[in-house]
Amino acid sequence: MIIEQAEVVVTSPGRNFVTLRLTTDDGLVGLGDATLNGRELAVVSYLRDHVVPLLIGRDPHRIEDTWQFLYRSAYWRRGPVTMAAIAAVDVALWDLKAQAAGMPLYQLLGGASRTGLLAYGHASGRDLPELFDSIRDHLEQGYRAIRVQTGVPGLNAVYGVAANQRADDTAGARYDYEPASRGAFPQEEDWDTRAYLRHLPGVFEAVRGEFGPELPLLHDGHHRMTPIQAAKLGKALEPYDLFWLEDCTPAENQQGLRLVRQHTTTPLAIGEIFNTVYDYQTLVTEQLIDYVRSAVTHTGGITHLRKILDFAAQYQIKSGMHGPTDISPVGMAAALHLGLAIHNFGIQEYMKHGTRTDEVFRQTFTWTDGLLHPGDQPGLGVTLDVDEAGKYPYERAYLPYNRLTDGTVHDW
Ligand code: CS2
Ligand code: MG
Repeated sequence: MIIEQAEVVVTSPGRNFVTLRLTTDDGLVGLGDATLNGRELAVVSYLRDHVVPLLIGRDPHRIEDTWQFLYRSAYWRRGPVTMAAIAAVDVALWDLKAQAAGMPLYQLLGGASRTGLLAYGHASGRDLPELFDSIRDHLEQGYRAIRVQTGVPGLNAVYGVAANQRADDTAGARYDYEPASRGAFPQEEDWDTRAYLRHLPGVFEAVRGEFGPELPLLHDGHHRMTPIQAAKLGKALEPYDLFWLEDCTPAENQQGLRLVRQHTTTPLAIGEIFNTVYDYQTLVTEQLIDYVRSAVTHTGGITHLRKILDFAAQYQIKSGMHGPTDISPVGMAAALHLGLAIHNFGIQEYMKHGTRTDEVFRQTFTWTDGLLHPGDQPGLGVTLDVDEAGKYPYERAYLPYNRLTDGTVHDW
């Protein structure tokens, strides 16, 4: 079997997606997600102009060799664009190999280690009544774990707080929360960490009061605090027994987490903007995090993320794979197959895609009683309807950015 065709399909059924589509000489089609929110076309060019010419004629079964070839022969290693491009190739090859073997990918990865994957959904509200409604809505949708994001008095727009509460892209509304906005320039949002630190503990006190002590609750600090502010928040949230506090401080400064760990036992999750195992070395070996947040799509694919999770397993650190709407159904399927097979699975993020997206990407995963399962079709279990995809051309979109009250640019 050889790779005969390699195409990069760009579509925008509500939001932009980039998919690598490999076709072999015996007609198998393998898919890989290469979507990098707000910088999609950079990965498209990396694939089309540099990687695709190297794939034609290759043996798709040689996944590790192809991974090493793409990583080392590029000379310029790591980084979000390179690792998203390599991830797309890697996942498409795993899809092909599992199809050729006639089994669902998780079987090829060692079989199921559980019956299904606990997943969390995004509840949010500008105020408590709206937040409570959103939590109830997610519980009705079957979620057994809930991420809580809230508005902050005095701030206009805050990360994670949906403008509308229902997933509906047919009417042009963009999911329950899609951070990237179409247009020529990123939207500016305002931020004030002290106001947020004053407000958040009270919100979790109210949520626990309303929904009780058992419901797993998660929160995303979205990279906005200094290490000492993150330590302070982690400590203030301890009475509310969070499942995790995510991205509490920008983790390029890995040792900054030492200060956070020193002051709080709130579990910490980090890694959605990481791209290789090297981003985790201090965090894992010094036990500074409890969950690896990397997505297959942004971390060099199944081949590399599995190595990161095997490394983390030695330290009892679990997976918490990134799964917002900018991870395509192909990237999501890859996460579910890997998540079902690994031992140190923790939880899976699950934001539902919209109707148009589900028409472009036909999926076979199941969502039952709060658990996800990738399904038992050979391969990933996702097919891409190229004609349907063709109906939605790329539309430039940017993630927002933050300015503090004095005008300083801040982490969004
Ligand atoms: C977030 C994402 O889901 C999350 O945990 O951090 O929504 C993130 O903002 C987007 O993926 C950015 O593209
Ligand atoms: Mg996050």
